[in-house]
Amino acid sequence: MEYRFDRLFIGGEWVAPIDGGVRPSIDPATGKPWGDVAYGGPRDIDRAVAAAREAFEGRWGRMAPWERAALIRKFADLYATQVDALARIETQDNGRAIRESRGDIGMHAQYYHWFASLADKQGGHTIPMDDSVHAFTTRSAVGVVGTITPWNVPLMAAAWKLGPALAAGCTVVLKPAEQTPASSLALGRLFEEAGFPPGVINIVPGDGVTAGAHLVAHPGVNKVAFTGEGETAKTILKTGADTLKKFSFELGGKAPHILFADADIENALNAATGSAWALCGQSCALGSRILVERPIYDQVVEGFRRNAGRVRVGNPMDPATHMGPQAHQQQLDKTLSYIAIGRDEGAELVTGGTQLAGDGYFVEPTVFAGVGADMRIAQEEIFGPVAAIIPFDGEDEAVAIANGTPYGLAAGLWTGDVGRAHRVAARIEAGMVWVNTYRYIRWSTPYGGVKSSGWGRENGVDALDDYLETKTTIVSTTGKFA
Ligand code: TXE
Repeated sequence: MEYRFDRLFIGGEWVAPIDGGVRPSIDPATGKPWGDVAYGGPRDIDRAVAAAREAFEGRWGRMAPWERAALIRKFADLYATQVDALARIETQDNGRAIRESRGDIGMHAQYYHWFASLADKQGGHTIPMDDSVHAFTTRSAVGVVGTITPWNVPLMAAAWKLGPALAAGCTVVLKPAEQTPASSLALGRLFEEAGFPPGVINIVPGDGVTAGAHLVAHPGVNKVAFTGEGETAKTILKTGADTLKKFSFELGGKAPHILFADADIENALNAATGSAWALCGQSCALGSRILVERPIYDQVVEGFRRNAGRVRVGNPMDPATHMGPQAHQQQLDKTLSYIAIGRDEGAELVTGGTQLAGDGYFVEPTVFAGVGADMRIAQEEIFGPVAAIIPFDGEDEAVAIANGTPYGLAAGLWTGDVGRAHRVAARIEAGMVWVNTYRYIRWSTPYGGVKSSGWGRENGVDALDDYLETKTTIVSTTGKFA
């Protein structure tokens, strides 16, 4: 399949931006441009919203749900044939190691298939009343959805939003992050090839403060589905307030990964190190705080040092590479600044801590031990390959530390005691808890945060709720006003 990145995808056509232009996109492995990508502005967003509205009120909106499902399945089958190409595009743009990109993108077709299977099962229910009325509910699509996605996992974030949106019968304007727009534009080719009616999906890369903000404020958009930073979510809420549209937010995290002394230590250690550095640390669900029970503390710190030494950092296109660069210059700067903060706060730097010499935005896998639960490196989302190891004594302290941040996205715990597993999992404030495993995420398992980690759930049947409205109809059976 031929992909192009120098046009926006609006109303089923590849069009030049009116407000934006074509800009180079940077390869984070070299710090140099790798290709030209189209960026839109407010008037391009206006065109995209108009096309999405027309499709919603036209052919797509009137299509039977099983016909919508058939199109989504066709798209998913095409997607499955393009995994390698899509992975290469995404890795070029955001630097994620190709082995990870392939593994992640290789699962996306199943997300779309699974949501397609829900498209014709969104019925309402009847409500028991006395026999003077017949009361029932029906469910219909929210309308035009603006999806705003981040740079760490552009295609995954898109799949998690487009899957339920299309299954519900919504139409979409997708605005990918300005740093990594290419793989999202590639989706346009697949929707085109699958035979989607024009305007069902529109793809407009652009800057957050111009294109993104315009999409959020647009009165023609019924819902915004956002993944990104909490501060951006607050701005988005204010920007969209006048239109009272719906919002769902998947925000940051500072996930506690708790290792009890009675756990299978080697397994726990491998999960803890692997999940601290996956995606170069740039994922909201990574276990960035490693809480370790004192009797195994020295063993775990040593294990982190050992495993860090085994991480192959380098060219993300090389299948042997474990960890590529940070996705862009600002994230590199942020990660390095937190490493400096950790040192200043008095945490013990076990290994790593420096940027690799040469081109690109590479940082060594970094481990801090002896971290205090209140230190900034234990409280704030770094989004880099920086693990903070915090010692604890007993369940109560583990739970107190785990719950002691504003975040509540994910958590993990390792123990050989099944009672403890249930007790601790129940007390942790998080949208998901993994027991004796970590980062197990699938299309059917709801994902999302409590506290400052977000609103709503992606994946699972719960995800559809955010894209559907419920209508209650009450019909008098007597024709009399009761
Ligand atoms: O996020 P932003 P940034 C966290 C992570 C990272 C930090 C900063 O800690 O270091 O956020 O990343 C669009 N109106 N996460 O600055 O700004 C923007 O164009 C409308 C966690 O890149 O939130 C992009 O498409 N849209 C996270 C998207 O928001 C706006 C993933 C995300 O960018 C906008 C990414 C505005 N005013 C970062 N401003 C996760 N939950 O996984 C920006 N955008």
